[in-house]
Amino acid sequence: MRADHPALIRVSYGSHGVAQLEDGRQIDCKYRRQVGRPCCGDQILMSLAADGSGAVERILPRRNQFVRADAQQRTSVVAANLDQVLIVIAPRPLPSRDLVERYLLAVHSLGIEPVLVLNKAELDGPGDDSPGGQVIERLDQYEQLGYPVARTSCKAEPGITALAPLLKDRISILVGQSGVGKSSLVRQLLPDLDIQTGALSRATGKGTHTTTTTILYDLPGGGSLMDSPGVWEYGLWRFEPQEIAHGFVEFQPFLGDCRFNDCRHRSEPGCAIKQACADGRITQWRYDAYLRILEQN
Ligand SMILES: Nc1nc2c(ncn2[C@@H]2O[C@H](COP(=O)(O)OP(=O)(O)OP(=O)(O)O)[C@@H](O)[C@H]2O)c(=O)[nH]1
Ligand SMILES: [Mg+2]
Ligand SMILES: [Zn+2]
Repeated sequence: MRADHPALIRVSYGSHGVAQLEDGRQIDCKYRRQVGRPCCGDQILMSLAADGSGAVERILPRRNQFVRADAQQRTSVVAANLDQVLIVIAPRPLPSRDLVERYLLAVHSLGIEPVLVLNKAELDGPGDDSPGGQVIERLDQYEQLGYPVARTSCKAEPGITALAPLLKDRISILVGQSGVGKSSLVRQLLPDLDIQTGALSRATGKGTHTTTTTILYDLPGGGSLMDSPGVWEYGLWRFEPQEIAHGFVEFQPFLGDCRFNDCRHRSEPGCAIKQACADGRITQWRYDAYLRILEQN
Protein backbone atom coordinates (compact mmCIF):
# COMPACT_ATOMS: atom_id res chain seq x y z
CA MET A 1 0.00 0.00 0.00
CA ARG A 2 1.42 3.37 -0.98
CA ALA A 3 1.45 5.87 1.84
CA ASP A 4 2.64 8.87 -0.12
CA HIS A 5 -0.34 10.22 -2.05
CA PRO A 6 -0.15 14.01 -1.83
CA ALA A 7 -3.51 15.53 -0.95
CA LEU A 8 -5.13 18.71 0.33
CA ILE A 9 -7.40 18.78 3.38
CA ARG A 10 -10.70 20.44 2.38
CA VAL A 11 -12.49 19.93 5.66
CA SER A 12 -11.32 18.57 8.98
CA TYR A 13 -13.43 17.09 11.76
CA GLY A 14 -12.36 15.65 15.09
CA SER A 15 -11.13 12.26 13.99
CA HIS A 16 -11.34 12.39 10.20
CA GLY A 17 -11.52 14.77 7.28
CA VAL A 18 -11.94 15.02 3.54
CA ALA A 19 -8.78 15.19 1.47
CA GLN A 20 -8.52 15.91 -2.23
CA LEU A 21 -6.03 13.97 -4.29
CA GLU A 22 -4.20 15.60 -7.17
CA ASP A 23 -6.56 13.90 -9.64
CA GLY A 24 -9.48 15.65 -7.92
CA ARG A 25 -10.84 12.63 -6.07
CA GLN A 26 -12.19 13.42 -2.60
CA ILE A 27 -11.32 10.81 -0.03
CA ASP A 28 -12.62 10.50 3.49
CA CYS A 29 -9.55 9.88 5.56
CA LYS A 30 -9.01 9.04 9.17
CA TYR A 31 -6.36 10.49 11.45
CA ARG A 32 -3.76 8.64 13.44
CA ARG A 33 -2.79 9.66 16.92
CA GLN A 34 0.93 9.68 16.13
CA VAL A 35 0.41 11.89 13.05
CA GLY A 36 -1.93 14.41 14.61
CA ARG A 37 -4.96 16.27 13.37
CA PRO A 38 -4.61 18.26 10.15
CA CYS A 39 -6.61 21.41 9.54
CA CYS A 40 -8.33 22.88 6.51
CA GLY A 41 -5.72 23.81 3.90
CA ASP A 42 -3.11 21.35 5.11
CA GLN A 43 -1.01 19.53 2.54
CA ILE A 44 -0.73 15.90 3.56
CA LEU A 45 0.54 12.54 2.45
CA MET A 46 -2.09 9.83 2.67
CA SER A 47 -2.38 6.11 2.30
CA LEU A 48 -5.19 4.57 0.30
CA ALA A 49 -6.65 1.20 1.30
CA ALA A 50 -8.11 -1.23 -1.22
CA ASP A 51 -11.64 -0.26 -0.14
CA GLY A 52 -10.93 3.35 -1.15
CA SER A 53 -10.64 4.69 2.38
CA GLY A 54 -7.68 6.83 3.33
CA ALA A 55 -5.52 7.68 6.30
CA VAL A 56 -3.38 10.73 6.94
CA GLU A 57 0.22 9.56 7.17
CA ARG A 58 1.98 12.89 7.33
CA ILE A 59 1.08 16.57 7.64
CA LEU A 60 3.53 18.55 5.53
CA PRO A 61 5.11 21.66 7.07
CA ARG A 62 2.76 24.66 7.07
CA ARG A 63 3.71 27.91 5.39
CA ASN A 64 1.53 29.71 7.93
CA GLN A 65 -1.65 29.17 9.92
CA PHE A 66 -4.57 31.25 11.07
CA VAL A 67 -5.35 30.77 14.74
CA ARG A 68 -7.74 32.13 17.28
CA ALA A 69 -7.80 32.07 21.04
CA ASP A 70 -10.58 31.40 23.51
CA ALA A 71 -11.17 33.29 26.75
CA GLN A 72 -8.53 31.13 28.46
CA GLN A 73 -5.97 32.13 25.81
CA ARG A 74 -5.97 28.62 24.38
CA THR A 75 -5.28 28.87 20.68
CA SER A 76 -6.73 26.67 17.97
CA VAL A 77 -5.70 26.48 14.35
CA VAL A 78 -8.49 27.41 11.96
CA ALA A 79 -6.69 26.90 8.64
CA ALA A 80 -3.23 26.62 7.13
CA ASN A 81 -1.24 27.74 4.08
CA LEU A 82 -3.06 30.97 3.38
CA ASP A 83 -2.24 33.88 1.12
CA GLN A 84 -4.72 36.21 2.73
CA VAL A 85 -7.35 36.58 5.42
CA LEU A 86 -10.56 38.39 4.48
CA ILE A 87 -11.91 40.12 7.57
CA VAL A 88 -15.63 40.49 6.92
CA ILE A 89 -17.63 43.14 8.75
CA ALA A 90 -21.15 44.47 8.16
CA PRO A 91 -23.49 47.21 9.33
CA ARG A 92 -25.53 44.35 10.84
CA PRO A 93 -24.30 42.85 13.13
CA LEU A 94 -22.07 45.85 13.82
CA PRO A 95 -18.47 45.10 14.73
CA SER A 96 -17.49 45.65 18.32
CA ARG A 97 -14.86 48.23 19.18
CA ASP A 98 -11.33 47.17 18.22
CA LEU A 99 -12.54 44.04 16.44
CA VAL A 100 -10.83 45.06 13.19
CA GLU A 101 -7.64 46.06 15.02
CA ARG A 102 -7.57 42.71 16.79
CA TYR A 103 -7.94 40.82 13.54
CA LEU A 104 -5.32 42.98 11.84
CA LEU A 105 -2.87 42.48 14.69
CA ALA A 106 -3.36 38.71 14.59
CA VAL A 107 -3.08 38.46 10.81
CA HIS A 108 0.08 40.60 10.75
CA SER A 109 1.67 38.62 13.57
CA LEU A 110 1.00 35.37 11.69
CA GLY A 111 2.69 36.73 8.57
CA ILE A 112 -0.44 36.67 6.41
CA GLU A 113 -1.99 39.51 4.40
CA PRO A 114 -5.30 41.03 5.52
CA VAL A 115 -8.13 42.29 3.32
CA LEU A 116 -11.14 44.14 4.73
CA VAL A 117 -14.58 43.31 3.36
CA LEU A 118 -17.63 45.39 4.19
CA ASN A 119 -20.54 43.12 3.31
CA LYS A 120 -24.20 44.21 3.35
CA ALA A 121 -22.83 47.44 1.92
CA GLU A 122 -26.33 48.30 0.66
CA LEU A 123 -27.38 48.85 4.27
CA ASP A 124 -26.64 52.14 5.97
CA GLY A 125 -24.45 52.15 9.03
CA PRO A 126 -26.00 53.57 12.19
CA GLY A 127 -24.45 56.91 11.22
CA ASP A 128 -23.71 57.68 14.85
CA ASP A 129 -20.50 57.67 16.84
CA SER A 130 -21.04 54.25 18.42
CA PRO A 131 -17.84 52.17 18.23
CA GLY A 132 -19.32 49.90 15.56
CA GLY A 133 -20.70 52.81 13.55
CA GLN A 134 -17.29 54.42 13.59
CA VAL A 135 -15.66 51.33 12.11
CA ILE A 136 -17.96 51.57 9.08
CA GLU A 137 -17.29 55.30 8.75
CA ARG A 138 -13.53 54.75 8.89
CA LEU A 139 -13.20 52.20 6.09
CA ASP A 140 -11.66 54.83 3.81
CA GLN A 141 -9.00 55.42 6.43
CA TYR A 142 -8.07 51.73 6.45
CA GLU A 143 -7.71 52.02 2.70
CA GLN A 144 -5.38 54.99 3.20
CA LEU A 145 -3.31 52.85 5.57
CA GLY A 146 -2.77 50.52 2.62
CA TYR A 147 -5.27 47.76 3.35
CA PRO A 148 -7.31 46.48 0.43
CA VAL A 149 -10.98 47.19 1.14
CA ALA A 150 -13.87 45.60 -0.77
CA ARG A 151 -17.48 46.70 -0.38
CA THR A 152 -19.92 43.94 -1.24
CA SER A 153 -23.57 43.02 -1.09
CA CYS A 154 -25.15 39.65 -1.64
CA LYS A 155 -28.58 41.27 -2.01
CA ALA A 156 -28.22 44.46 -4.04
CA GLU A 157 -25.72 46.87 -5.56
CA PRO A 158 -22.69 46.91 -5.46
CA GLY A 159 -22.80 43.09 -5.66
CA ILE A 160 -19.63 41.11 -5.25
CA THR A 161 -17.61 42.21 -8.28
CA ALA A 162 -15.03 43.92 -6.08
CA LEU A 163 -14.10 40.59 -4.56
CA ALA A 164 -13.30 38.36 -7.53
CA PRO A 165 -10.07 40.12 -8.59
CA LEU A 166 -8.78 40.05 -5.01
CA LEU A 167 -9.35 36.31 -4.77
CA LYS A 168 -8.00 35.16 -8.13
CA ASP A 169 -5.28 32.51 -7.90
CA ARG A 170 -4.91 33.03 -4.16
CA ILE A 171 -5.77 30.97 -1.11
CA SER A 172 -8.11 33.02 1.03
CA ILE A 173 -10.20 32.56 4.14
CA LEU A 174 -13.32 34.46 5.20
CA VAL A 175 -13.40 35.26 8.90
CA GLY A 176 -15.61 37.50 11.01
CA GLN A 177 -18.61 37.64 13.31
CA SER A 178 -21.48 35.24 12.88
CA GLY A 179 -24.12 36.66 10.54
CA VAL A 180 -22.00 39.13 8.56
CA GLY A 181 -22.55 37.00 5.43
CA LYS A 182 -19.42 34.91 4.91
CA SER A 183 -21.31 31.87 3.62
CA SER A 184 -23.55 34.11 1.53
CA LEU A 185 -20.45 35.51 -0.17
CA VAL A 186 -19.23 31.97 -0.86
CA ARG A 187 -22.61 31.13 -2.39
CA GLN A 188 -22.41 34.19 -4.65
CA LEU A 189 -18.85 33.42 -5.70
CA LEU A 190 -19.38 29.73 -6.42
CA PRO A 191 -21.96 28.84 -9.04
CA ASP A 192 -21.18 25.17 -8.38
CA LEU A 193 -21.35 25.39 -4.59
CA ASP A 194 -23.96 22.63 -4.35
CA ILE A 195 -21.78 20.33 -6.39
CA GLN A 196 -18.75 21.08 -4.25
CA THR A 197 -20.57 20.70 -0.93
CA GLY A 198 -22.43 17.69 -2.32
CA ALA A 199 -19.13 16.00 -3.03
CA LEU A 200 -17.91 16.88 0.45
CA SER A 201 -21.04 15.68 2.21
CA ARG A 202 -21.09 12.47 0.17
CA ALA A 203 -17.54 11.92 1.24
CA THR A 204 -18.30 12.62 4.89
CA GLY A 205 -21.86 11.31 5.07
CA LYS A 206 -22.90 14.58 6.70
CA GLY A 207 -24.93 17.55 5.57
CA THR A 208 -22.79 20.64 5.19
CA HIS A 209 -25.34 23.44 5.19
CA THR A 210 -24.20 24.81 8.51
CA THR A 211 -20.93 26.64 9.06
CA THR A 212 -19.69 24.69 12.02
CA THR A 213 -16.33 23.89 10.57
CA THR A 214 -13.94 25.50 8.10
CA ILE A 215 -14.33 24.28 4.50
CA LEU A 216 -12.16 24.90 1.46
CA TYR A 217 -13.77 25.53 -1.94
CA ASP A 218 -12.24 25.89 -5.39
CA LEU A 219 -12.94 29.23 -7.05
CA PRO A 220 -14.09 29.06 -10.68
CA GLY A 221 -11.55 31.69 -11.75
CA GLY A 222 -8.66 29.94 -10.01
CA GLY A 223 -7.64 30.01 -6.37
CA SER A 224 -9.47 28.71 -3.36
CA LEU A 225 -11.66 30.19 -0.68
CA MET A 226 -12.31 28.92 2.83
CA ASP A 227 -15.49 29.63 4.76
CA SER A 228 -15.09 29.57 8.52
CA PRO A 229 -17.60 29.54 11.39
CA GLY A 230 -18.30 32.96 12.84
CA VAL A 231 -17.15 33.80 16.32
CA TRP A 232 -18.77 36.53 18.36
CA GLU A 233 -15.53 38.07 19.56
CA TYR A 234 -12.24 37.34 17.91
CA GLY A 235 -9.89 36.25 20.68
CA LEU A 236 -6.26 37.30 20.84
CA TRP A 237 -3.56 35.39 22.59
CA ARG A 238 -0.85 37.09 24.59
CA PHE A 239 1.43 39.40 22.64
CA GLU A 240 4.68 41.13 23.44
CA PRO A 241 4.15 44.92 23.45
CA GLN A 242 6.49 45.18 20.42
CA GLU A 243 4.31 42.73 18.53
CA ILE A 244 1.24 44.84 19.22
CA ALA A 245 2.98 47.94 17.90
CA HIS A 246 3.99 45.98 14.80
CA GLY A 247 0.33 45.21 14.18
CA PHE A 248 -0.23 48.92 13.52
CA VAL A 249 1.33 49.46 10.08
CA GLU A 250 1.51 53.24 10.31
CA PHE A 251 3.64 53.01 13.48
CA GLN A 252 6.46 51.30 11.57
CA PRO A 253 8.33 54.39 10.28
CA PHE A 254 8.56 55.78 13.83
CA LEU A 255 9.28 52.69 15.89
CA GLY A 256 13.06 53.05 16.04
CA ASP A 257 12.91 56.70 17.07
CA CYS A 258 11.65 56.50 20.65
CA ARG A 259 14.11 57.55 23.33
CA PHE A 260 13.82 54.21 25.12
CA ASN A 261 14.36 50.91 23.37
CA ASP A 262 11.59 49.28 25.35
CA CYS A 263 9.17 52.16 24.91
CA ARG A 264 5.54 51.01 25.06
CA HIS A 265 4.38 54.31 23.63
CA ARG A 266 2.18 55.15 26.60
CA SER A 267 3.52 58.04 28.63
CA GLU A 268 7.27 57.58 28.16
CA PRO A 269 9.22 60.78 27.44
CA GLY A 270 10.63 61.11 23.94
CA CYS A 271 8.10 58.72 22.40
CA ALA A 272 8.11 58.98 18.62
CA ILE A 273 4.69 57.35 18.32
CA LYS A 274 3.05 59.88 20.63
CA GLN A 275 4.82 62.65 18.74
CA ALA A 276 3.59 61.28 15.40
CA CYS A 277 0.10 61.20 16.88
CA ALA A 278 0.41 64.84 18.04
CA ASP A 279 1.63 65.78 14.53
CA GLY A 280 -1.38 64.07 12.95
CA ARG A 281 0.72 61.44 11.22
CA ILE A 282 -0.91 58.72 13.30
CA THR A 283 -4.64 59.13 13.93
CA GLN A 284 -5.80 59.45 17.52
CA TRP A 285 -8.35 56.67 17.16
CA ARG A 286 -5.75 54.13 16.01
CA TYR A 287 -3.40 55.17 18.80
CA ASP A 288 -6.25 54.80 21.31
CA ALA A 289 -7.01 51.31 19.97
CA TYR A 290 -3.33 50.43 20.39
CA LEU A 291 -3.44 51.57 24.02
CA ARG A 292 -6.61 49.58 24.74
CA ILE A 293 -5.19 46.39 23.22
CA LEU A 294 -1.92 46.89 25.13
CA GLU A 295 -3.94 47.34 28.31
CA GLN A 296 -6.13 44.25 27.78
CA ASN A 297 -3.19 42.08 26.80
N1 LIG B 1 -29.06 42.75 3.63
C1 LIG B 1 -28.11 41.84 3.41
N2 LIG B 1 -28.17 40.65 4.03
C2 LIG B 1 -27.21 39.75 3.79
C3 LIG B 1 -26.15 40.02 2.89
N3 LIG B 1 -25.33 38.94 2.88
C4 LIG B 1 -25.85 38.04 3.71
N4 LIG B 1 -27.00 38.51 4.26
C5 LIG B 1 -27.87 37.82 5.23
O1 LIG B 1 -27.17 37.73 6.47
C6 LIG B 1 -27.54 36.54 7.16
C7 LIG B 1 -26.31 35.77 7.60
O2 LIG B 1 -25.63 35.30 6.46
P1 LIG B 1 -24.57 34.11 6.50
O3 LIG B 1 -23.96 34.08 5.15
O4 LIG B 1 -25.18 32.87 7.00
O5 LIG B 1 -23.54 34.66 7.60
P2 LIG B 1 -22.19 33.97 8.09
O6 LIG B 1 -21.20 35.06 8.22
O7 LIG B 1 -21.83 32.84 7.21
O8 LIG B 1 -22.59 33.43 9.55
P3 LIG B 1 -21.91 32.20 10.37
O9 LIG B 1 -21.85 31.01 9.47
O10 LIG B 1 -22.80 32.03 11.55
O11 LIG B 1 -20.56 32.68 10.77
C8 LIG B 1 -28.44 35.76 6.19
O12 LIG B 1 -29.78 35.98 6.57
C9 LIG B 1 -28.15 36.39 4.85
O13 LIG B 1 -29.24 36.31 3.97
C10 LIG B 1 -26.11 41.30 2.24
O14 LIG B 1 -25.21 41.63 1.47
N5 LIG B 1 -27.11 42.17 2.55
MG1 LIG C 1 -21.49 30.83 7.58
ZN1 LIG D 1 7.40 55.19 22.03
